[in-house]
Amino acid sequence: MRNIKVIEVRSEIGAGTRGASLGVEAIRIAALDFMSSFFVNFPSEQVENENKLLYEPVASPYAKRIQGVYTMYERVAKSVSETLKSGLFPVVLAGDHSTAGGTIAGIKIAKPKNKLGVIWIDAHADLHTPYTTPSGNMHGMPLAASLNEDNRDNQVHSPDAQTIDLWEKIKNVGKIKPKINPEDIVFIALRDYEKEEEYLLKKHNIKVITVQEVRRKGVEQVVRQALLHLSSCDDIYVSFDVDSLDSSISRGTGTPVSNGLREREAEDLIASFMQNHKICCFEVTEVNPTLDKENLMAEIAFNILQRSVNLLLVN
Ligand SMILES: [Mn+2]
Repeated sequence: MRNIKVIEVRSEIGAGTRGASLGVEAIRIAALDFMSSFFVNFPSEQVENENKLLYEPVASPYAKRIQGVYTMYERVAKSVSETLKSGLFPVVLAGDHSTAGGTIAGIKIAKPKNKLGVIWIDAHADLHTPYTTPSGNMHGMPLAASLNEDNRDNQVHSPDAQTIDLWEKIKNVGKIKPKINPEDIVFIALRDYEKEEEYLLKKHNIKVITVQEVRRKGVEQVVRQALLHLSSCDDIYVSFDVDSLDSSISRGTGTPVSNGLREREAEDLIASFMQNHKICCFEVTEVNPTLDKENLMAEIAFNILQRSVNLLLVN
């Protein structure tokens, strides 16, 4: 039996669309509507955010609000590492996906000698850097930061010195870099990425499990395949971006993409991973209720969250 702690990160400065910081509250509302005692039963902590930067002009076009994102990395890393050190399982409810780089840093700070595997359930690769980004939005960069990857082979921008300095600091949070190796990442439902990211996927031969594969082989088999791929890792972190779900149900997220997972597929995948003892942290991210019709995206996220946590508690 594992006791959990909920870490709430209401940050949206890494996204290009406004509203993801309300995702945490939307998930709490879903829990209330379902008359669930989830948020009563588990201790929770709220990480302070830097959303005030949204009212200021953007100084770094190739890594927007990078100063604030760096602050968030430090805060999230501290909260996640302290949670792990106190023997609790961190369940991170985040706004945009940029802060997941802070989650990874926190796990590495708590367990510096352990080899960390990452299961990234997402429509996107989040492998951009300030040198390659098409949007400047930092929720597209957390995996590159964790890999200590600049992707200068595909450089299209020349960021200013201050941006580069902060990017170097972000990659080095916890004074550990790289935090993960490309062979210790498994993407699930990846289907929307740019050629600069494709270069890294191919160069490092990064494991990708497509939606079609999930459907053809079944959840049980692809979970086994993912865990086998990460068999040399001591710990595994599962990062669930709700845009991994099909756009027909994931209206309430900033960057929906068609041909994604069905609700049941995502739920079965995550529930299955949660039964593995190497899983050390779970994150749900990118719920944006301002884009939704009613509160559907948050309700789906909460259902997945509740089933996953119930499994953690019995395992
Ligand atoms: Mn993402």
